[in-house]
Order: sequence, then C-alpha cells, then structure tokens
Amino acid sequence: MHEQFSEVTAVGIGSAGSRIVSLLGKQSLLVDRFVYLSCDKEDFTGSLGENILVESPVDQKLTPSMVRGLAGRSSERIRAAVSGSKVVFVIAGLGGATGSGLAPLVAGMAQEAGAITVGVAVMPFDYEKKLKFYAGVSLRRLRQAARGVIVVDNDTLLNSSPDNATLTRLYESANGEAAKALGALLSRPSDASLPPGLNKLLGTVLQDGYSLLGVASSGSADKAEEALAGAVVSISKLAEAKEANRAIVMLSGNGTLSGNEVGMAVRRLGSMISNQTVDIEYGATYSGSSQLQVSLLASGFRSTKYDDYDPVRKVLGDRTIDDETDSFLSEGLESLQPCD
Ligand SMILES: Nc1nc2c(ncn2[C@@H]2O[C@H](COP(=O)(O)OP(=O)(O)OP(=O)(O)O)[C@@H](O)[C@H]2O)c(=O)[nH]1
Ligand SMILES: [Mg+2]
Repeated sequence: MHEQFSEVTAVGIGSAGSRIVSLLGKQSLLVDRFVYLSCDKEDFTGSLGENILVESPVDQKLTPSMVRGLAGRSSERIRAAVSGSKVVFVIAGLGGATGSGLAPLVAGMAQEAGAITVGVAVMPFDYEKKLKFYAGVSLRRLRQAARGVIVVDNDTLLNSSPDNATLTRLYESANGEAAKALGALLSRPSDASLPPGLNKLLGTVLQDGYSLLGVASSGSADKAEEALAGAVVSISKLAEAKEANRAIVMLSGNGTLSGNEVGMAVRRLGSMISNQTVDIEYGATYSGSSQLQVSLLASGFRSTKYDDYDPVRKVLGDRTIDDETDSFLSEGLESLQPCD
C-alpha cells in the first residue's frame, strides 16, 4: 500500500464532484493531493491526480447501493488514496448513483484512516424530483460518516446564469461558482488573498449540525451589503438562518473593495440573520472582477430542507437507528423507487 503524506486531500466523486475538484485545483489552494473516483472514465477528463475507476456493467441503470457493491473490488485502492492525509474533503453531487453511493463510504474510509474528514455535498436542482430521495439518504449518511458536512445547493449556484443557458452551460456556471466559493475558503494567503485559514474553516464546519454555503454577487453601488444579503437569502431558502452559531464571510472583489466595506458586511451579518451571537470569521480575496462575490459559510444547522428528501428520517425523526437497520430501510426503499 503506498502512503504518501499530504496535508490536505480533495476527493472528487462522480461527475459533479470530479468537475468541481478539477476547477478547484486550478486555484492556489491548501489542497496538495487530488483523487477522483467514478464509474464513468469521462469524469476524469480534467483530472489533476489519481483516478480510480469503479468498473460497472453498462447495460443497466445503477443505484447507489449497486455502486457501493461494485466499489468493494477497489476498496484497498480507495483506502490507500485517502490514507496519510491530515484533512480529507470528499466532494460529490448527491442524487446520482455514483456520488450518492460512494461519498459516505469514502468519507467513512478517510475518517477510519485517521483524517479529519469534511464532506462537501452539492444538492440536486429543485426540478430533479427523482434524485431527491437518493440525495437525502446519502446526505444523512455522509453526515454520520464525516466530521463535518458543507452543503451547497445547485439552485443557489445558478442564480447568476441566464434563463436560456444550455444544461452544459448551467453546470459550468454552477461549477465556477462552487469552485470560486470553496476556493476562497481554501486558498493560500498571498498578496491577493487573506483567507480564514484551514483551522478557522475546520473550527466552523466540525460540528454536529450541517454547514450551508450561500453565494451571491453584486455590482451595485452598495455591493457588499447587497451581495451579503443575497448570500443570506440563499441560506434562508435551506434552513432557519438564525440557527447558525458560526459563520465565515468571504468577500471577493477588485481593488475597490475596502477594508471598511469588509468590516461593515461582517458587522451587518448578525442583524441580517437575527442572531447577534453568531461567531464570525472573515476573509477577502482580490480578483480582477468588478462584481463583488460574497460566500457565506454558516454552520450549526440541525435541520435543513433536505430532511424532507429522506424518507427514513421522515418516518423515524431524530431517533437514531443502527447502521444495519438504516441500510436495510434505505436500500429497501431504494428498490421501490420508480425507474425511468
Ligand atoms: N453543479 C453541478 N452539478 C452537477 C454537475 N453534473 C451533474 N450535476 C448534478 O449533480 C447531481 C448528481 O449528478 P452526477 O454528478 O451526474 O451523478 P453521479 O454522481 O456522476 O452519478 P451517476 O448517476 O452514476 O452518473 C445532480 O443533481 C446533477 O444535476 C456539474 O457538473 N455541476
Ligand atoms: Mg455521472
């Protein structure tokens, strides 16, 4: 088993996860190792590291539990790839078979290998009704397997796309937004960047509840205020914003973004979410863009709109069940899903 030590590893799973990780890797990041895992080798097109192909039959539609079964053959390779890191980020779009099936599994392996593991889950568009079930079950399992989970909603990421964009353009644009927001949080300090740093990021996301990532941009005279309000609105669509106990505000703009504006935005956050006790960290990155982007990572949410996606949780509420019953129920329900 090869074990190469690295500080921070990013694992991209499935189509969305792989694309976002490749985009992220183009920025100057704290991440020093990249791993890709998918049933589809097309997903490795932009790969910056090790690719692990989970061989699958092409003549049938896969489900998350089938993909988990198929990954069994590669488990030693997966385990080796997530070993020897201090921190592992496991990034996937949930709702498809690959990301939903493997994200919790890989997070569990990384955690077992001794890494502090953070899941990053991109949740389906509201119109993807059939994907919500897999996404909801997988999100709950990812939460159980990892030390912290950052949730990004695909609908949030699309705010800046024109209505008539093609699906490919929509994905590209959503991935660009996700990579910008995550990249700001994970960037290295430089002349152009004052990031919060890995410790503060982990201090925010390693909690019982979920962390939600909201993003918004503005080019108006009052950009900082407007973009921050937009980011708060995007989080309010997913959970009760005032339940946040910690937050990181990242502002990304051009040279006209003043320290004053950053300070004002940070001071306004508590009143915007009606919670003055929220513990706020912040940072800024300077790009050429005249649009100001605010990424707001807020954490500590015990419940989110995604609870409704998960029938097991709907039936049992907050009661904890053992893993075996959970798998039995989830997989039983999975097999009842209508096929298309
Ligand atoms: N943001 C973003 N979302 C995507 C992208 N590709 C797919 N998605 C969304 O991510 C979710 C999961 O889709 P995929 O990533 O294609 O699924 P998968 O993990 O590859 O699983 P398979 O079903 O095996 O292909 C769905 O809600 C898709 O709409 C992408 O490039 N960017
Ligand atoms: Mg795919």
